[in-house]
Amino acid sequence: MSRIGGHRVTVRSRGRRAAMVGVAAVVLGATLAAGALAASTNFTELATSPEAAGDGPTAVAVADLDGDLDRDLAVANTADDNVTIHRNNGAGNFIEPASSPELTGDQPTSVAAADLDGDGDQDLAVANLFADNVTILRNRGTGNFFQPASSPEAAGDGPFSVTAGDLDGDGDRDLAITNLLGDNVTILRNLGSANFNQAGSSPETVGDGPVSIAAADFDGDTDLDLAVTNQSASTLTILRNTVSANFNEAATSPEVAGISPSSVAADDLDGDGDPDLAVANFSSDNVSILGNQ
Ligand SMILES: [Ca+2]
Ligand SMILES: [Ca+2]
Ligand SMILES: [Ca+2]
Ligand SMILES: [Ca+2]
Repeated sequence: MSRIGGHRVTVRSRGRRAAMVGVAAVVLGATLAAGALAASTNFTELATSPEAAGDGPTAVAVADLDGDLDRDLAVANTADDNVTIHRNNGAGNFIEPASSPELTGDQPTSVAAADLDGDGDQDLAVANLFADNVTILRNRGTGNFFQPASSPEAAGDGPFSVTAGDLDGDGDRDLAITNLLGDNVTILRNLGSANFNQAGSSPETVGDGPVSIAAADFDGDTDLDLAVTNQSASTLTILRNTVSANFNEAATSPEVAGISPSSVAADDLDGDGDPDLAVANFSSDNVSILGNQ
């Protein structure tokens, strides 16, 4: 057994570091948005909470999955090798559709929601830790999903976290995946219909034990760059986007945060217009705030 994402999960014998990794998620955008709108900072559990998930839920993505304008949930169940879909009834109570759970690969640890096939609805990309690949789930528009023929897409050794963004600037959403055991990041360029090719310089080398990744334009040249927490090295690697989703490590990288940084979120924290970083440090029990200079 191990603890990933704060839950005890069964980790089948393979990972050297995989069994030791702990993740404390930082969800910055959601926190800031809630703070701006809420009348108070008191929370009450809603009527149907907790919602059922599968065995060993480790990651959750929030997006309108059924197209009715409210925000639904996709939960990666690490020990069950699937994703639970929760449709929102509009009041924060959730219903699992008959097609849920959706199958993934071995040991899904991360899920990202984005319109990967360009048809207007939110699809899912799921990093499978022990399968060394990423499952692509295309949305039929109502929160039911299917895998395209090209899924799963190959990643590196021990894919642990996935994020979606237009990394090559051609208008569709690409994927960046941290490979926990490979100490690198796989860059998958979208061919436009949720089929992917690895970028020319992929995989990009990072530090020891990359577990979390955030995309933002850190250097102000309009393309998306990447920040990666290397939990075993206790560093952050900053990758600058050069052209067509090929990356170079920034001159000042790696950056140092606390001990065993496990999660990173990017947003403008000091109000000067550029994205800064908030980093959850698993072993030093604190959060580092790194201002973008
Ligand atoms: Ca919805
Ligand atoms: Ca879609
Ligand atoms: Ca793209
Ligand atoms: Ca940039």
